[in-house]
Amino acid sequence: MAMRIIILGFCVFLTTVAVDRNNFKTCEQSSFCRRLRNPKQDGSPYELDLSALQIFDNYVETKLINVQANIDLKFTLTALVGNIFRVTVDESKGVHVRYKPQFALNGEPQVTKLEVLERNQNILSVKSGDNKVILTAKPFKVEFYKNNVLTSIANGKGLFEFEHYRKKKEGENDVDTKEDPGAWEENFKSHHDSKPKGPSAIGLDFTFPGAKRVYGLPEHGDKMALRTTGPGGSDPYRLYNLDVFEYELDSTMAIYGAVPLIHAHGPLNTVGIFWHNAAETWVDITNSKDSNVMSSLVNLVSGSKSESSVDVHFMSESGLMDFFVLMGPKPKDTVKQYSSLTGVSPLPQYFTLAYHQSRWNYNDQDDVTTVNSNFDIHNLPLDVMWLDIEYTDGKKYFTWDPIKFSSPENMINNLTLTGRKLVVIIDPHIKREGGYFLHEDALANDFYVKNKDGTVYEGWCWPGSSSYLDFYDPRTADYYQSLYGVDKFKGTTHDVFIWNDMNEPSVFNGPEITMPKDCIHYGGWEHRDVHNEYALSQTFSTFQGLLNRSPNLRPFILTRGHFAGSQRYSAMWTGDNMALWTHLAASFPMCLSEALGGISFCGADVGGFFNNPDEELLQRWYQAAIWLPFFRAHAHIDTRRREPYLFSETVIDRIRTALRVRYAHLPLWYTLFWEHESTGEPVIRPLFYHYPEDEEVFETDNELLVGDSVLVGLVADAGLTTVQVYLPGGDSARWYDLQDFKLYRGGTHKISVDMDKYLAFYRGGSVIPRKDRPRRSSAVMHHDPFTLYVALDEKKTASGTLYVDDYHSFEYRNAKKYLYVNFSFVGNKLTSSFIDKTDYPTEEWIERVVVLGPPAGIKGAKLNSKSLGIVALEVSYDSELTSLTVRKPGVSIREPFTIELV
Ligand code: NBV
Repeated sequence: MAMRIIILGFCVFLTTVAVDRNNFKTCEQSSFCRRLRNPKQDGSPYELDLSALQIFDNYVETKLINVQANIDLKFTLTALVGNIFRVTVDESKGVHVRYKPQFALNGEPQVTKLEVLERNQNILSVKSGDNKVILTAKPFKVEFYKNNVLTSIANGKGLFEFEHYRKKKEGENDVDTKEDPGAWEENFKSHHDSKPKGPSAIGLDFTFPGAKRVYGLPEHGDKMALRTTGPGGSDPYRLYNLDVFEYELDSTMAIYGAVPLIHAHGPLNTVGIFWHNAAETWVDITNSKDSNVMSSLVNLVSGSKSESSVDVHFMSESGLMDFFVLMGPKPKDTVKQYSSLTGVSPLPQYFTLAYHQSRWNYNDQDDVTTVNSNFDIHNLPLDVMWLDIEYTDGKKYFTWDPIKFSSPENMINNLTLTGRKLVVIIDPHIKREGGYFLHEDALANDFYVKNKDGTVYEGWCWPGSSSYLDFYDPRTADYYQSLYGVDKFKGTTHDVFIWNDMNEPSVFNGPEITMPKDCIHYGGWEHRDVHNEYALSQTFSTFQGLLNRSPNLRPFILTRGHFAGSQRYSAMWTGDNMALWTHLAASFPMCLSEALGGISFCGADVGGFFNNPDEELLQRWYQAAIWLPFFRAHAHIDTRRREPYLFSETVIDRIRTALRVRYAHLPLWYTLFWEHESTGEPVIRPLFYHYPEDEEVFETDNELLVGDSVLVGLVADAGLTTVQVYLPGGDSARWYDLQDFKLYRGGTHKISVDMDKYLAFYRGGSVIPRKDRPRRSSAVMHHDPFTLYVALDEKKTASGTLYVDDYHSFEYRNAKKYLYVNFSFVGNKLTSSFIDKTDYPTEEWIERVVVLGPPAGIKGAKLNSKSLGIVALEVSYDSELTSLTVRKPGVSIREPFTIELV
């Protein structure tokens, strides 16, 4: 909630503004959610028919019968490489074909061997590696075991539902039948959904014995550990990409993105479910730890210590039932298993990890040039300037305002001279204006999404009357890709990158501010089936467009709408947040949930999009945001200008320090993105990811880990003078404060936080590569030397990695032109060695080594490398003896070396 001053005539009103909930459905207002959430009283009609079982090398197939309706469904269970099972349920003789998402999976998953262990009329038990599955025919359920421990059960609560497509019978859906009144057509506010194919929802419950928390289901303005929802409590988590004006926090309401993935986690096991469905989906969560006081009392009296468990109930409006069970057994495993299905973010260009300056809008080309030079004047590093919708000619994308941006090439060249880049916004709605080439091409070639009667769909968005490109049509996709060419998008260069906004899609006059569900896409699919994938279909085309434009440059795209798999093409941000402490605090759990959902490249508008942050909030926001992968300041058109140089010297100094800390750590970020591309490990991680047995961290929302080496805490309230920080790992763990190298052991610490203090700690046991020379942009840091921070653990050892390449091209993939270096510190000796057999002719070298928690009595150091031989180096302790600096090793990182402390 925020206060807003509205001036009407001479009266000033102070009003509280927040999301207008009336624009968005609750579960009760959605017919299928109502239908599936309240299970049928007369029991589940579904049974497996194991007499129809067919066994293949990698999968089994049988009939799942709705005995009441006498309908056969096709059930399959497939074993996939990497400890994953896939289950599908489809109609055998459906009246219509069911939709399967087209963009989420990164190719067809690889299958592996499945062995039958036992089989009778009611049970089939199969195994794959150390994973076992037991199917029970009646009551129908599927149990998943890891190392003979039951970790998840599908349909344990009997909520399986599969509304097969059928012809509407005379009188069906009349008030006197049992059918939900919205089953065959539905109204919401002034909108009518004609549901030409009738009800087609699917639902299934999962129980996770032993789980304590469930994580995932981004995107919500909520905590990371999912809350118990349920009748009488909050609505289920809703996954339906929506443009929610002033979205609220602590809410299960849908916002811009939808990743139907959960990780159910307990100290012993972690299991994931990826619900591969692009239709509107609601998910109920029941966590036994939140169950009522009565049941706890019963347990207390009876002495029974019931095991914790979590139940999750997925409900989708249409589409195939297709889900993947990620067998874990640890969070690291479920995350990797998921990324093996939907892919990873490809290594981005170096500059994308640096600082981005945006606002809605920079007024004209001179404004851009002035902001750019002000960053230089104030020694503030900057890499990217952004242009929002006002740069266009009347909101016609791929054009420039002829007056305000009359010579974009000059403006761009001016930026790139200082090593900087430009990002421009391109939304998916197209202005319906005669003479606008894109609209005319789209009409002539039939590129738009249609109404149910086959006419072109028309909605209202920024340009006024608009139509929406149908990226599902390969011809539209091809055409759209070509628009990004520098020959087509006149005024742009290879240094211009793209921001795809409003792609939920946002339709101002549509139901729930989006497209009607009965609109039709290529292939005859209803919008209902594909909705959550629409943004992904756009970014897929944009990505191909940038690749075609600049084949040897890694594309950069920012998207607001997203779905499972979006990470392969774009970064995302948390949309229109507010200049409030609560929104600063929410940026950590929101991005952590995305990272667990495969989307590591996440950030939040620094300073808050709506309203004006005060100086304290703005500074704290910078100090925190340098630790999120995507780092961009952005603001609403009605806000006051807030480029960092506009503040007092003290504020500028603090923001400059924060920016420099970010720039110093770019080698770490870049290495982590490389490791993400090659292993699927997230770039930022919740604490439970590395400390899965430590229940203290299962609900930690105000701290995160960058890789496994930096722990960051939030200072997210006004006037705080101290903050409690929990450092995991127990008494033997060592953590070093990044600012003064003060040593902490694992545990809770109360830390003083004056305005210069930010909370970041290096984990003892890690080596962090940095570039500490302050520069105006990351481009001019490419050849700068490294400082290695060697943070020692209690055994006085440490290790870490460093990845370098040309920082922009695909040579690292095509020609193996990169270096991937391992650093290890054991027995007072730092050793560098190559992890991969590759080479890259870099000029980068080691300028300094700083050992944190150093051994006592060190007098000097000895460098040993092939080209330099043995060289004596100077060392010095700081006054507190908390660090030891080894001066000027001067060795290239292109050759292996050792540095011994003596
Ligand atoms: O294009 C204008 C804005 C943009 O600045 C913001 O970042 C997006 O999330 N856009 C939404 C449209 C309207 C916002 C009220």
